[in-house]
Amino acid sequence: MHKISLIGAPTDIGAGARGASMGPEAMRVAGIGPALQARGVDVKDCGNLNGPYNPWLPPVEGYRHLPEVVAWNQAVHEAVFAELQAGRMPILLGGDHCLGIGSISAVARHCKAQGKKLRVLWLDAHADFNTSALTPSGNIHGMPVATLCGFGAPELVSIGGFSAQQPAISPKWVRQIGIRSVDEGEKRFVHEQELEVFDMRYIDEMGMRQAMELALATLDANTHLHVSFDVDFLDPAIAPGVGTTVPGGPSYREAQLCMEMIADTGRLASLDVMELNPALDEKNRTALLAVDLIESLFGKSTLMRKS
Ligand code: B3U
Ligand code: MN
Ligand code: MN
Repeated sequence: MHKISLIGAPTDIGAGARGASMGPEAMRVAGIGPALQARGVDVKDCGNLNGPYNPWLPPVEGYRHLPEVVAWNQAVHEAVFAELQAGRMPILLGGDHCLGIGSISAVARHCKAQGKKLRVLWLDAHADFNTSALTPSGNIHGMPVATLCGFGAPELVSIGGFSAQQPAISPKWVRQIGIRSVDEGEKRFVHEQELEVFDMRYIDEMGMRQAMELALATLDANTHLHVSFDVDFLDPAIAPGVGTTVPGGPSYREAQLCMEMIADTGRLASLDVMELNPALDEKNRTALLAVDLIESLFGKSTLMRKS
């Protein structure tokens, strides 16, 4: 039986729009706790982390709110690491996607200590592979993947005892799904670092099934699978409650299949649910959809499946 820990990180410190700070509560109001309990898992809600308020300032040397982003990510790192060490599966309720730095660095530190391999599935409309030199906005929610790979502010790269020479993760461990908005410089960097990206063009041509088969290939019993789910992955027609909507995302059915195929691996060991923005939502429907998809991620299916 899974033991799950919900960790709320109520901040929009790395985002370009205000409101993701209300994400954790919207997920609770949408019933994430009871929905997981109904899947037969033991759910502990750790409540919300604390951190600095959002001063809403312009970027400094390519970063907006860097000291505040560092403080929030340190808090996330410690909380996620503690739950992993206690043998529980952390679900980080964001909060904007800059917090993926704290969460995934904690997962990487845990895997290193346990001698486990790590695979990161990045479900997102965006590659989040900007650096301070490449970013058009300075918003650090556009930088977590690059930062985790060692290309970022030293204060962030070093969280969890990592460094630019020995970063938390390698680009080889990452699979990105649903990507459809990548900045010009970021695009070059994605190619240079050979990130494996299943963009919307790929999904249109080959289907979600083929994308997920490849993204989940070569997982073994010793692999820790981390899913970082940016809710803007979903098509805005079904998920309007995010800060940066990009048209042409996965449909309800494609998203369900994606989650079900992850569930079938039996390897899911940690999860981020990021960028939900209740200020832009309609009657919490995006949070309700996220809960619905997370149920599939934890094995809910229409019929009994042959194992
Ligand atoms: N790539 C843009 C926009 C963006 C990235 N992630 C989100 N938006 N959510 C940037 O600002 O880096
Ligand atoms: Mn993102
Ligand atoms: Mn995104």
